[in-house]
This record gives sequence, C-alpha cells and structure tokens, in this order.
Amino acid sequence: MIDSEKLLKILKKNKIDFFTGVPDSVLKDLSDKFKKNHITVNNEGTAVALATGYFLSTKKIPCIYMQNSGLGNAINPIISIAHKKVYSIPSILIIGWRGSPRKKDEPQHLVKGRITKSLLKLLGIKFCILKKKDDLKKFDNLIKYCKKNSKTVACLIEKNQIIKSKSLKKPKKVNKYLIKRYNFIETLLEKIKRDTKIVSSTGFISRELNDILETKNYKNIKPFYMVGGMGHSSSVTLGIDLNSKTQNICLDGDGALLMHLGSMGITSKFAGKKFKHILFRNNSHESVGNQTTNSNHINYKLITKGLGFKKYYLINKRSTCESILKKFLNNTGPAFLEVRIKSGSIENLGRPKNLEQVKHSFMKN
Ligand SMILES: Cc1ncc(C[n+]2csc(CCOP(=O)(O)OP(=O)(O)O)c2C)c(N)n1
Repeated sequence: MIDSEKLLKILKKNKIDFFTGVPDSVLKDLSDKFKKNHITVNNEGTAVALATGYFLSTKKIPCIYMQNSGLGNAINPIISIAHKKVYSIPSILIIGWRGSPRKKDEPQHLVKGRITKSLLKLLGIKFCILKKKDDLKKFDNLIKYCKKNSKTVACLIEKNQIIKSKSLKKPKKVNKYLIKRYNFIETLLEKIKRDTKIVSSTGFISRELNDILETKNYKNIKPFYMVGGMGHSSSVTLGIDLNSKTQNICLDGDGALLMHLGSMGITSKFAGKKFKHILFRNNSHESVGNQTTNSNHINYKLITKGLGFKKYYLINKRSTCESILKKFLNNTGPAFLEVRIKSGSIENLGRPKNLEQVKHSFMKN
C-alpha cells in the first residue's frame, strides 16, 4: 500500500508544487491533499495544456493526475506538444490504473487497463508502478530523470492501493429545496412515453437509471448506458436522434458535459424536435468522490443559448419539478433542461451488467 503523505513528500522534496488533473476515485485520497496551486480541470488534455503553460512560465515541473481512461484525451497534447521531439515539456503523470490485470474491474476499464503500460511505452514515457513503500524510491528516481531529460514520466497506481485517510474536506452545505438525482429520474420515468430512448452518462447517472429501471420493472423504455466514453453521451444521443421517430433523452453530468462542451453546438444544429438534453448540475464529479468541477460560476442558460439551443428550462427546487418537467417534455426540442441537484445516492447501488444485452435490447424495434 502507498501512503499518500509519503508520496507528497517526494513531490515536495523535488519542488513539485503545481497540480492539475481530472479526478479519479483511485487517486482521491491523494488529490484531496493537493492544496495550493491545484486546479481541477474537466478534460485530461486540458490538464496537459495547463501544465505546459505552467512550465513555460515558471521552468518548474508540473504534476498531472488522471484515471487511465483519460489518457485518450491527454494523448494529443502529450504527443504533439509535450513530446521530446516537439517541445520537450517535462511533467509527472500520476495515473489511476483501472482495469489492471491484477484487479477485478468493470468491463469499460478492462481493455484500457490491459493496454495502459503498452500505451505509455509507445508514447516513450518511462513509468513505475506504485504498490508498496519501496516503489516510492523508483518514483523519486523517475522524477530526477524527468528533470534531467526534460521528459514526461509517469507512475501507475491500482485500485485500493492508496491508504485511505479520513476525509479532510468540510461537508458541503446541503440545499434542502433541491431534488436528488435518483428521485428526479424516478419522476422522469413516470412521465415519459414508453418507447422513449435514454442515453445516460458515466458514473452514478447510469447506475441509478439502471437501478430504477430494474427495480420498477419498466419494460419498454430503452436505456443505453455510457459506462465509458465520458462526455460523449449527448453526441451518441444525437446519432440516435438523426434516424429516429421516438423521443430521445440524454442524461448528463456537469463534469461530463464540460469535458466535451463544444459538441453541444453540433447537437443544437442537427438534433430534431424530439431531442432532449438533461443536465444534472451538482458542480462536482460525484461518482469519483465529489471533487469540484470548478463550475459554480458557469451560467448554463447563456451557454445553451450561445451554443444554439433555442429552449432552456431550469429546475432549481423540488416543488416546481413536476410542472417544469412536463413543459420540457411536452414542448418541442431540441431542448435543454438544467436540474440543480443535491448530492447523494442510494446504498448498495448496482451497476449496469451484460452490456451486450443492453445493446441488443436498445437496437430491437
Ligand atoms: C475520460 C475519463 N476521465 C475520467 C473518468 C473518471 N470518471 C468517471 S465518472 C466521473 C465523474 C463524472 O462527473 P459528472 O459528469 O459531473 O457526474 P456525477 O458523477 O456528478 O454524477 C469521472 C471523472 C472517466 N470515466 N473517463
């Protein structure tokens, strides 16, 4: 097991004091301790870019953290800007290694988990695996190599490998007038036509939708769970909508929506009257430990308008939920609904299983 305090000490000793990344549950106990000079971003490529700028202006080495699923987003700036053969920008990558061959994990993590080491090798990134105390020495040596050669280096950390520490964060104030995501989805399913198609985003959103559909035994509503491909749910919904007569609803999280925000401009242009985009706004990456999405200041009404959606609805208290939801569902789309939610899910929340079957049922006429 790895003690996050010891890892932090090594970073500090090497004068690494700027941190940026997209949160991951595997790294939560570490990233919660990055205090000063820490910017949580919404796309791993953004983290690499921010770190690059930080190096250019300070000559100091930045630390970037992410789940290995985010390596895909990060590869472009890593290979075409930071790489030794381009600008040779040094950085330390701390990567949560989901789907590592040693650990049991969900289907969406298995392939990426198996190829993570090969990907790093292909990218020419030297790395070590942090499992036990002694591995920290290897990490220290890698940082020295990074400094000397002005190259990116990485460490991989598997699930449950960081010693859990007590939460240091003060609990957030809860707005009791807000609705919970679970209760909203229950209400939504009661109100929609039986042949509606729903594409749900990564994490709790898909898990809760799956739980409600299973426990209430809804037969005809067709879900497509985006267990991976974070940030792409609305584009998948658009692809469905282009050739569909049914109502098509995308259930999105704010972390996911911000990851690929630009796609909303394409959706608003090409989606039809039955396209409905619902955003659960909690200003956090709740599914991986409630880390901030740094988006308190964002105005989704203006964004939606600016990106070409003509219709925007807002639910910001439980008491108006049913009436606004009714208008949103009955009026023509493409339309966007922002639902401000309070965090919290149910206990023992399951996960969508048998994804091949999910696909077959979704595609059946
Ligand atoms: C490309 C990528 N980066 C990071 C993750 C890890 N991850 C899974 S769910 C999640 C948080 C999603 O946040 P949000 O969309 O706001 O939904 P919430 O968890 O708040 O319901 C993250 C960061 C991922 N699956 N894929």
